[in-house]
Amino acid sequence: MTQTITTKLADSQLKFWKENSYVHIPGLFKDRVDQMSGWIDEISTWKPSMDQWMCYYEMDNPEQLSRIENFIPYHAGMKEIFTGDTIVSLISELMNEQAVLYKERINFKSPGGGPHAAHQDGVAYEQGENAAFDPNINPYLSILISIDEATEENGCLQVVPDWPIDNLEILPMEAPYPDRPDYMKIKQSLEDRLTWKKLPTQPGDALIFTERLPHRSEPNLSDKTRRIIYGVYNPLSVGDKRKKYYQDKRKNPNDPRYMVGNPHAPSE
Ligand SMILES: O=C(O)CCC(=O)C(=O)O
Repeated sequence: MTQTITTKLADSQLKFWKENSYVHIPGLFKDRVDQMSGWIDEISTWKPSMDQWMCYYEMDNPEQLSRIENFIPYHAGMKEIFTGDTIVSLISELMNEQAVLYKERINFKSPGGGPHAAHQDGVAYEQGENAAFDPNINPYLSILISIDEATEENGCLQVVPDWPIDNLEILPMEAPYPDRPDYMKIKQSLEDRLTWKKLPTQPGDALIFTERLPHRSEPNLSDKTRRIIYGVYNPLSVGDKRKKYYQDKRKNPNDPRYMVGNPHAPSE
């Protein structure tokens, strides 16, 4: 029997959320993180696949698994985590409307690997072609759950603080490597002018952030893999977007849209 955790955010957390576009919820899944860790070990032994769950490999090391997506249709426990009341009610509270799961992934940041260049997630979702985020659509929200400890050394998430939730800017991007024109990130000159805050997390901690928040992470300089899981939720008022997202992605997993800040080796 699984246990539902009901969390109501304090007024101070809601205020912080509106002013920063992210909130840290320490220990949200501390009672379940060992179980989830075992499930991830299990999922990481599944055969390489792009037509069921979807496996991606490090850009500079195509043998090294970097990410698995779309695994909840094949794993009841993980499905319950990502679609259960604990997360969905929390995300819906922050979204101000009913939220629905858009997609999920496990990021395996292996030693030496896994940097994520500065980006805003929304550029890879529905609003990537816009000049700015649409003020009439509540932002898609991500929840990060730390399975392992995420530290400065192993490349924890970094965000731009004081980024209010109603900031609609889509920051200019560039392709930093001439031989990888499909791989885009926030312009270096702009990234260098922004302030970045490192957000270390303990196993079981959660961080929720909007698709508008610029973020990045550095490579893992430790000798152990650092695992984090992410769920992304969209407002139900725009429809249930999951099926179309994965259909499109399967047609062309190498589309530049899926490389924003997040390069991977070419997928078949
Ligand atoms: O897991 C990380 O280090 C950062 C991940 C990230 O930025 C992303 O997947 O969009």
